[in-house]
Amino acid sequence: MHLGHSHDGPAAVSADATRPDGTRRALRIGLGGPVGSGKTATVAALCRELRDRLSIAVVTNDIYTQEDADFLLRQAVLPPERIQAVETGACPHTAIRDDISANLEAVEELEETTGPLDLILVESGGDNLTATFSKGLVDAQIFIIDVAGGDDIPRKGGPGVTTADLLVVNKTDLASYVGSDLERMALDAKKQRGELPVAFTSLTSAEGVGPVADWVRVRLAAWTA
Ligand SMILES: Nc1nc2c(ncn2[C@@H]2O[C@H](COP(=O)(O)OP(=O)(O)OP(=O)(O)O)[C@@H](O)[C@H]2O)c(=O)[nH]1
Ligand SMILES: [Mg+2]
Repeated sequence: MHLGHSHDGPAAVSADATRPDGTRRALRIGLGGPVGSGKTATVAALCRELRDRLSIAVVTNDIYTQEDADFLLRQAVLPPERIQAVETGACPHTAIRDDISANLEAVEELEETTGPLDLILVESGGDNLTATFSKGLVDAQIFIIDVAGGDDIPRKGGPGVTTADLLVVNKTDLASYVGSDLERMALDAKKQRGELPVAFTSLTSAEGVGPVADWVRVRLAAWTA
């Protein structure tokens, strides 16, 4: 059961940051973005990179299935009890922004059964450029787009691109095949986001999810400081 958190929209204040015993609860990071941009692949890579030093759990959101959770289970990125699926049954943004009760219940159950945790990653189902997480559900959000979706995506804006705490442009290894101009994407993203950070990743390269993992480590250090 969740414990009386706000279920309001994006303007709501962050969920209570301490556990009943007064210690800092796990940092909750949401990962959103269009269908197929690499959200689950990023979650899997983050788990592999961070699991030795951090206690991690994951919540996935799919509309009709538990496909993403099943993928993470098959890949054994975490012990099975640390991966929970939420079947939204509706547009993904509904479950992460408008009625966050099922997701809150999932994160709180993970804390209760596998905690104390350092980090909970919440993957949204793939949606359009308008989907963002309620601040009552996550403390920070990553918006993941990919170069194959078109190099005009950063220019098109939308709250994910303009306001996410980190914008990830994934699949840079495909840029030359689909004619995407990475420099232009970087310039457009800078124009939309000002000082907010942007990471370019290719999960098939040696560097992989490194820039995102570095950003998570910095957020976590600030969270626990
Ligand atoms: N070439 C390449 N493929 C990638 C990269 N990242 C992810 N993929 C592939 O892209 C496909 C979609 O990745 P997912 O992680 O399932 O994407 P998703 O955003 O979770 O998709 P939904 O949850 O359905 O919205 C998979 O086949 C991945 O292997 C990358 O950096 N480069
Ligand atoms: Mg996914």
